[in-house]
Amino acid sequence: MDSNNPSRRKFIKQSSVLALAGIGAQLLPNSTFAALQQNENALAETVFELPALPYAYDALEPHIDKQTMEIHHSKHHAGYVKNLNAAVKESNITGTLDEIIKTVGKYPASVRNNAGGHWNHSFFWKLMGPGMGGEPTGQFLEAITGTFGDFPNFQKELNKAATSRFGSGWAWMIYNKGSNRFEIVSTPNQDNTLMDISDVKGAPIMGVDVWEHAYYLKYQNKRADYLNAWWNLLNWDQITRNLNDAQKG
Ligand code: MN3
Repeated sequence: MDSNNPSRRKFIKQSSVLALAGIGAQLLPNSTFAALQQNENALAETVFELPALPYAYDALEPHIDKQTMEIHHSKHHAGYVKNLNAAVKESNITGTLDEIIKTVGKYPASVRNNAGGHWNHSFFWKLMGPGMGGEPTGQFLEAITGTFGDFPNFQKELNKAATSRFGSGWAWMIYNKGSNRFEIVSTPNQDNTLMDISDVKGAPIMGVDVWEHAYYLKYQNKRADYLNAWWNLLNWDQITRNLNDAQKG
C-alpha cells in the first residue's frame, strides 16, 4: 500500500527534528534553534500525497479510456488527497493512512470519506495494468476455487456484488482472518472493509470502483459493460501479493 509513503515522510521529518535537536544544543543560539524546531514541528504534521499511476493514462485503452483515467486520477483521487490533508489538519489527526482507516469511526465524516477515497484508489490502480487480465493461476486460483467453485463463478459473484451496489461504492473480494474465509462483499461511498465502522470486515484482496466517475464517459449507464471490460486489465501477480499480505496480516 502507498500508505507507507506518508508514514515514511513523517518519519524522516521527525528524524530531522531529532537531528536538529542535537545540532541546536551544540551550535545554534537558543532563539534560532527554537525557531527551527517550531518550523520542523509544523512540517511534522501528517501530509498525504497522490501516488503516481503505475502506467500511462492511455495504457488501459480500450477497456478504460484515457480521459476517464486522467480525470479519475488527477481530479477525483487528487481531490480526496487534498481534502484528507485539510480534514486531518483541521482535526489535528496524525498517523498513517492505515491507522486512520482502522479507527475512522472516531473522526468526522470528511475524514472517513477522503481517507477511504485515498486508500481505495491507491489500492485500485495497482490491481490493473496493460496487457494483463486472462485467468488467474496458482495460489489465487486455488483460493477462489476452494470458496467459489471456479473462476467463472467467482467472476459472476463479484459482478453481481458490483452491479447490485445501489448508487456509488465498491465491490470487494476480502479475506476475513477470524473466520479464515474469502468473501465477496460491497461497501457504500468510499468505505472499505478495513474501517471500524464497516458492517463487513476483512482485508481487501481485490476490488472494483463502481462510482459512475469510473466508467460514465465510455460506458454511460452500462455498469455491467464496464465490469466486463475491467476483467481484461487485472494484474494477478499484484492480487496474489495482496492475498499473501492478507493471510499474513
Ligand atoms: Mn473512483
